[in-house]
Amino acid sequence: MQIGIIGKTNTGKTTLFSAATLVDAEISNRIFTTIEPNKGVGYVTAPCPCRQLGVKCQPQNSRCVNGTRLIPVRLIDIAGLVPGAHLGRGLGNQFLSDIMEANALVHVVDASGGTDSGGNPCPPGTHDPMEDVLFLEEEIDFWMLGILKKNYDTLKRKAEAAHQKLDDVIYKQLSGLGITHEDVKAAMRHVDISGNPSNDDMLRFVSILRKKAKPMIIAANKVDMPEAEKGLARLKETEVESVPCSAECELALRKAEREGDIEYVPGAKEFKLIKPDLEPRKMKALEIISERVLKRFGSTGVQQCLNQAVFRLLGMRVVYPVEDETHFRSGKGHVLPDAYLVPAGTTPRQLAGMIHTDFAEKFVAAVNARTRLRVAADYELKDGDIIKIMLRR
Ligand SMILES: Nc1nc2c(ncn2[C@@H]2O[C@H](COP(=O)(O)OP(=O)(O)OP(=O)(O)O)[C@@H](O)[C@H]2O)c(=O)[nH]1
Ligand SMILES: [Mg+2]
Repeated sequence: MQIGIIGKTNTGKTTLFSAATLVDAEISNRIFTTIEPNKGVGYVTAPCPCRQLGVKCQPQNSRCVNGTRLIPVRLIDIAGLVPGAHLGRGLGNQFLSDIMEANALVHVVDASGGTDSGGNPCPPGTHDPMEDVLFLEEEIDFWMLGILKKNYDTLKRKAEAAHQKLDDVIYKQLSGLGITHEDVKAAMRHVDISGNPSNDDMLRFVSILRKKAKPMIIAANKVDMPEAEKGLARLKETEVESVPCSAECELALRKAEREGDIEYVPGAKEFKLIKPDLEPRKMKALEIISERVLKRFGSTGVQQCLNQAVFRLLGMRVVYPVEDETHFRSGKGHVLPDAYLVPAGTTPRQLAGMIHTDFAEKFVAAVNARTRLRVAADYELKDGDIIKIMLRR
C-alpha cells in the first residue's frame, strides 16, 4: 500500500514527507524543488494491544512506542503541479502517472495563503487555498480524461463488434492507473456513458472514478502562520476533509526526538524535554511549536493525515497474527510480533495468504486469541484482532 503526497509546487510536500519518514530530501522555497519523486517509509499509528493485555511486546515488522504501535506504510512525495500541468505547464504531466501508483492521496495545500497559483511565495493571506484544491482535482481529471479518450472510439467499436462489455473496454483503457474493475462499474452506475456521451459526461465520469479509486485528504499546511486562520475556514467549504497541519513543526519535533532533546510520539499533543541545558535557540523554537501549533490544534496534524488516509479513506484494520494464542507469541517466541494492515472484509484465510502465499491453501481454521474461540470461516477480521492461524502440515 502506498500513500501519495501531492499538491501545487512549494506547499510543503517534501517537508511533510521528510517529517513522516525522516528521509533527507531537498526542501526549499523555490518552485519545483522536487523533480524525481521521493520514496520512503512512514508509519500509521494504532493503540498496541500490549497495554490492554499487560504484556511486553516484541515487535518485528513494526515498532511500539509507549503503547502506540507504529505500522509501516510506503509514501511517495511527488513533484509539484501547477494549473495547466495536464497540458504540459510547469514540469508537465509525467508526474500525474506517479499519482496513480498511490492507493490514497494526501493533498498538501498552503493554508496560510502564502504561495500564489504558480507556486511562488506571495504575502501570506493573499492567495485563496480553495483555488488549489479545485485546480489539482481538475488537473487529475483532465489527465485521466485524455487517457480515456485516446483510442476510445476505436476500442468501443471493436468491443461492440465482439459483443464485449463497455466496462471491460474502459477498464482495459485505464489499466495502469491502479483502478479496479469494480471502480469502473460503480462510476458507470452514476454516469451513463454507453451512448454518445458529451465531453462533460466523460469528465463527470472520470471525476467519480478518481474519487473512488484515489480517495484524498487535505493537509491544510503551514498553520503555524497566523494567516492560516482564514485559509482553514475556506478549506472547510470543500467536500474533501482537511486536517490542520504544520509539516515544518513536525519535522522539527522528529529531529529533536532523534537527537535526544525531547521525548515525542508522532501524533501526540505534547512532547517532554529530556535534555538538560538545551540551547536557547532550540528552546525558543520548541516553545513556538508548542504555543502556535500543539496547544491550538492538538497536534501537528502530520500523523493524523496518514492515519486518516489509511484507516478512514482506505478502511484498513490492524491485525496481529500469532502462533501461540495463550501467550500471543510467534513461533520464534516474540510477543505480538507483527501488525498487518488489512482491508475491511478480510477473512483469516486471506490474512494467511498475506503472510505467506502457501498459507492460504494450507489454512484449516483460526482462533481469536482474545477469546480463545475458533472463528467462522467467513469471519471478517476486526481492528485490533489477535489471530492464531492453524495450518495443515
Ligand atoms: N511556515 C511553514 N512553512 C513550511 C511548512 N512546511 C513547509 N514549509 C516551507 O515551504 C517551502 C516549500 O517546502 P517544500 O517541502 O520544499 O515544498 P514542496 O511542496 O515539496 O515543493 P516542490 O518540491 O517545489 O513542489 C519551504 O520553504 C518550507 O520550509 C510549514 O508547516 N510551515
Ligand atoms: Mg518537494
